[in-house]
Amino acid sequence: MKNTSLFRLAALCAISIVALSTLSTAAEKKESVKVWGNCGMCKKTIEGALKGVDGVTSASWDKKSKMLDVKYDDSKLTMKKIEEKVAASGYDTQNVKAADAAYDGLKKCCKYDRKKS
Ligand SMILES: [Cu+2]
Repeated sequence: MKNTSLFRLAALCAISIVALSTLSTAAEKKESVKVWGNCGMCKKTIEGALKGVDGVTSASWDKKSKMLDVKYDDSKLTMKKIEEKVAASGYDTQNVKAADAAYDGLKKCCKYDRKKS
């Protein structure tokens, strides 16, 4: 009887220690940034630009609101870096403008109206 409750207590301690350590190491941040684009293909390209990027856990762009929701580990990369990755695929973001060559490479339907610079 006594042994089992002691074992339970030890197990509980072990579980809370594991839970605490994962909490402190995974510094996940959630941020939203505006990304210009038109359609479902834009969505694929924008989200695809962040797929497999180390530190980015999720990326979701909404074509109506033009907002990109990103979850990332801010010990691995910054929001600026994330925006640069998106811009490299041809899409202007709130803070980073895509290179003209990357924009020109987009499919016709994806050529969104750029703000005049
Ligand atoms: Cu498109």
